[in-house]
Amino acid sequence: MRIERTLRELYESDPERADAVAFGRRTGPSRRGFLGGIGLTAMRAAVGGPIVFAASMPAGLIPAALAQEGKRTRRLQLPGKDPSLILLSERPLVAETPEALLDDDTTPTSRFFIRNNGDPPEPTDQPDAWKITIDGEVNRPLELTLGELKAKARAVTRRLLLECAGNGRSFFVPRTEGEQWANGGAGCAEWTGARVADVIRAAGLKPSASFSAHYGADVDPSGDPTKIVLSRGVPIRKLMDENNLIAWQMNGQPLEPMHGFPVRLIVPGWPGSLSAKWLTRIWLRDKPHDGVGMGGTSYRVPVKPMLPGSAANEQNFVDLESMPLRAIITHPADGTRLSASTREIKLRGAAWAGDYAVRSVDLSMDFGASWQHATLSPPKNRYDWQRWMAALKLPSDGYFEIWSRATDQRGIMQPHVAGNWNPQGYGANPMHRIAILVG
Ligand SMILES: Nc1nc2c(c(=O)[nH]1)N[C@H]1C(S)=C(S)[C@@H](COP(=O)(O)O)O[C@H]1N2
Ligand SMILES: [Mo]
Repeated sequence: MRIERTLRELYESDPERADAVAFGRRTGPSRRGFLGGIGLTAMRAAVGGPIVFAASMPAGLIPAALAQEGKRTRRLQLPGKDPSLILLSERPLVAETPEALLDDDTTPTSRFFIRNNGDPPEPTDQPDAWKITIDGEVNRPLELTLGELKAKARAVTRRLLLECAGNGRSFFVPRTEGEQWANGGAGCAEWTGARVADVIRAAGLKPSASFSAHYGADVDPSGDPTKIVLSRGVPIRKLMDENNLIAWQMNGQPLEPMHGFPVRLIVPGWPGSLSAKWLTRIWLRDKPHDGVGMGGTSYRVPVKPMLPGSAANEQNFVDLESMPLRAIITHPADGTRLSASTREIKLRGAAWAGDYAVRSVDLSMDFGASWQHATLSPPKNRYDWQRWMAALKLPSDGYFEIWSRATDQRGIMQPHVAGNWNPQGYGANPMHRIAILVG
């Protein structure tokens, strides 16, 4: 116990020294030739067994078995929610889905992550009377009730991935502000609703409309009703994408209170913060939106790389649009122990790439020295995730790390570590790693 904590802490603060302790050497590009010292014994003890591919382990790498943050032990206790969801914040309520709970093709509502920035409104007992305003740069401003929308609009159902812009944030070094998500600030549910574009067309888009502004009915934890919790928007080309929905059902049921009951936006592929819950208004503007969560370094990433940990120059930031690509291993769970002599491991997972398609998912069990293609399923519809499967042959008992890495249709791959550090920690998408012990 003690040694795990010490090594993990050491890897977080000083990976080179942690290496030296674990592998019995000072620093250098490779561990080859340094194995077998007293340090390797410590490392073996810490990860639970011999590291089968230790020779190809990169210097300074925190072993996956030690990488899990000690603080991620609080669980969400909420009726209707899986008790294994990780509680990241109580108020506002934020809960992450452990990767292994994203093993269903369609994420059940009980396992879907929650990201609130304020306090949700009291659930209404008259959902069909809920009002949604479409105004601003339109020919005929609309005030629709949800009942009217359901009656008038052509409802569609799509499986769409929703992902928090901060997903992966905990992988940044140094640590950034914000909720410390691993890879589970994402979920893929079936959403039913009206196409945003159909509703906007009914209001008549003026040529002057260039940007949207989204509003919800949640309230600031201070209780001040004039304080807006979050109000973000997108350029019109994205707003009018046929995959955006004004949704009133999730997985065939009315929305749950925490997911925006009675109605929300779903803007897939871009930061989840655009998908306003408890939707009250879409305002069409003739210039970029300046609401809460726009500008500065909020939901924005540097176009010129910055020195990690340094002060930001906001001039160098642009809105994060398409989310980065990611492949996760959903089975087996990180830390799984298999019986001695197990020689094959079956893996499953999911991959997605914001506005893009995933071309391939590859797996490595030797710290990236060699890779094997997974079998990748096509998406059900655009902005669905893609499920993958693979089987790896294990050469012996011992400690393994399995890494998954996606490549998108443009040939872009996930990096080994979180890149393009930024003060609020957006866009971290290093490869997913799980620790497996055989025997
Ligand atoms: N009104 C409102 N909508 C919101 C939020 C919020 O705080 N208030 N959070 C946003 C963020 S940051 C994310 S990632 C998604 C999360 O949706 P979920 O809680 O249904 O998973 O909702 C978005 N919609
Ligand atoms: Mo988010």
